[in-house]
Amino acid sequence: MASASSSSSLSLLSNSLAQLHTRQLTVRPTSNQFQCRASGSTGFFTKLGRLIKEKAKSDVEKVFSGFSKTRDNLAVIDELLLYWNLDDTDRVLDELEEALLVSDFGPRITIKIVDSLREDILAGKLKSGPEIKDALKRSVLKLLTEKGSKTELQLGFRKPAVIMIVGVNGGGKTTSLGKLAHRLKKEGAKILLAAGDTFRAAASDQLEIWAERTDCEIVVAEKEKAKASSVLTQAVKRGKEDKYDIVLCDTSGRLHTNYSLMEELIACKKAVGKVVSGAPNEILLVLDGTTGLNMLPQAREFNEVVGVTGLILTKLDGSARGGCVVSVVDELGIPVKFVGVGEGVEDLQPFDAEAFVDAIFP
Ligand SMILES: Nc1nc2c(ncn2[C@@H]2O[C@H](COP(=O)(O)OP(=O)(O)O)[C@@H](O)[C@H]2O)c(=O)[nH]1
Ligand SMILES: [Mg+2]
Repeated sequence: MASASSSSSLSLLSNSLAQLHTRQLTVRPTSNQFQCRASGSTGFFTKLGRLIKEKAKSDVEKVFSGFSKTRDNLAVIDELLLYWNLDDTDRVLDELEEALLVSDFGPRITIKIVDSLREDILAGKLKSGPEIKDALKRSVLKLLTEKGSKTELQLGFRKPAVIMIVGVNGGGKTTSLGKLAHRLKKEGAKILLAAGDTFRAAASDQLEIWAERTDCEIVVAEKEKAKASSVLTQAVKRGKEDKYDIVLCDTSGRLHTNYSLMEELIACKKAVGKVVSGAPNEILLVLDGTTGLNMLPQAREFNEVVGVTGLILTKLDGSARGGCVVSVVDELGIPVKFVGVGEGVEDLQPFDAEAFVDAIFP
């Protein structure tokens, strides 16, 4: 395993942990307010994932101020429950059902949630409005955590770790990749970008702008119409030789129905695996939050073809309705790892299920 850049605080952390097998460690990198407790010989990447998750808890307001639309739609629930009494149950549950549907929870989940509330109310387990609301929040949280529990990046133990970003055109892949580079770099990782979108001429220019903005190195195709898989191979090789921690690979946007582009994606996946065994460690599918439940067939197709390890839901600052986050996790069993809440460099936030539930049901 290659060692990390000596200037990176996380690399130092990783090295010292190798010597501290049993002791507890508290780390406070100067540039951040987070605190990480880790024990034993946990690896560099496990720690990185954890640090990012810790951070998620403190960024709640920023992440979810974007969900004002969902909050508004769901605010009706508070009013309904305020005056709830047993005789009123059917009407209240009908209205609750509607509020969930309007917020893109999707019919299957909505029925599941409402039916279980009805059962508990009739069994006398829920006796007041606040109790019903708590049960509602618990069931949404359960849906999110049961099936999509691994929200931390899983980066293995070989360096460089490789993350591939995939998804349809315009969903926000390149932007999310840039924001992710910024976040990981801020936590001390040495990042290399790979311009694997060789399909559109302007795509690598766009990634080069992100490379400048985040002060990261980038590998781009040497000639026009280069194969995406060769660009990624070249990048991961360089990542290995120059001891990068993580290589972030952009790919070209494709419709999930486009066969040849899907083939290219498979080729990319194989190519990076030949350079570093176990790579890519993560294949993150970018889904445009504003497409609501339409994202489901797309996600299924990508997952079948390349095996998606995590989701990035973008544009949640716009007209997106938060319920789709729950549907997508429930339908696919793939965790949401990050959410995009704007176009700026800071606008990609780690996903935290508990914070999410508190944000949409304040
Ligand atoms: N408001 C908002 N816009 C976003 C977000 N993520 C991406 N975008 C915008 O969506 C457009 C397409 O993004 P891009 O990264 O080029 O998509 P790609 O084709 O999948 O690589 C750009 O104008 C981005 O600025 C987000 O979280 N919020
Ligand atoms: Mg792109």
